[in-house]
Amino acid sequence: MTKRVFSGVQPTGNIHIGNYLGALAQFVQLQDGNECIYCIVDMHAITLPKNPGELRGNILDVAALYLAVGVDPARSVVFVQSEVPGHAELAWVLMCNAYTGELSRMTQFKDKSRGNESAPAGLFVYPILMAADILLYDADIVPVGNDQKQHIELTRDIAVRVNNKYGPDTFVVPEGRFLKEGARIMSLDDPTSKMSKSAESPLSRISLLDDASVIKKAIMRATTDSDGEIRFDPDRKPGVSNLLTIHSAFTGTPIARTERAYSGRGYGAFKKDLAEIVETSLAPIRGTYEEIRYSEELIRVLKDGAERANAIAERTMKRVKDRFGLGTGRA
Ligand code: AQP
Repeated sequence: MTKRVFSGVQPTGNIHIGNYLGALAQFVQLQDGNECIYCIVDMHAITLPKNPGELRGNILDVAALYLAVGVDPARSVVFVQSEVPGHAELAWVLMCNAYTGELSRMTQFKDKSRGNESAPAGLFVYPILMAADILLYDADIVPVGNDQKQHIELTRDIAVRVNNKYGPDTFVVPEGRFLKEGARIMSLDDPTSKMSKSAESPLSRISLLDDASVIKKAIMRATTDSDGEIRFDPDRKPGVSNLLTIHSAFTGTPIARTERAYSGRGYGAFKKDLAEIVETSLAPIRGTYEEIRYSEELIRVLKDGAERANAIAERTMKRVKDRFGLGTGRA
């Protein structure tokens, strides 16, 4: 049976290989045999202040990258979140069915608000907007990075809670689809935190649009350790383990085989080969991106996507309003 797939990426800066391996690569694979809906989640991006001009540019960057990595708008719906009002509407309904206790346990909120006595309320309720994004489309499968596991669990909890109260088929209870365990891509210069678009240091990540020299520099300077042994051990050797994970994700080679291949050869040779592998994998994406980023075709794809997404969202909102007794039921 055809499953419905939903996921999104925030337009918060340069999309990096963590976003690609954790999410975008799966978006492309899941197009075979499923009905896919991929969103640029711009309302999530304003949980922390953004420059308006930059945000608009970032939205089109992410859309162009979706298409450049292989998301096919003839098969998948591609649209911008703020162009479908149902996301904000459903988020409010869900907020009334979630608890401050469960939200305050979200590690991403703790990370992003650390050091501040008070944080924007949007940052706190962000996981509920994410739940609304997913439940609005009756998604069965949500391909995301391992860092989103907790948010998917919350989405499932809210869906089950509402179904128990308002009828078992109010929401489809979605499943997360994650890369295999341990495949969270970590920062290159601080391998104990995840690779992130908003980290200050550009050497912490490889962006999909980086050229060969930037990729090489970031990998050659990646933090490792002093024992010189290429071995996967995330607790004791987080830097080397992260590079092995990246190698395996790009080549499909099991980590154990790579450990054997580089045994006794030191970090330099491994890093040099890895830089070449990453560059060869990203070059075609960069080429296609350049062709479509400033095209009218991109705007047309997003407009058409918003229409198709709105049609589904309106049906869900009608069902939700009927179940909750909102409105007159005659609009
Ligand atoms: N380091 C990562 N490893 C694997 N997957 C990752 N993802 C993000 N970082 C990694 C996955 O990429 C998708 C899009 O992420 P997002 O933009 O919605 O939000 P994020 O997780 O907050 O991403 P960033 O890069 O860390 O952005 P900023 O710095 O803006 O917060 C998601 O599926 C995510 O799991």
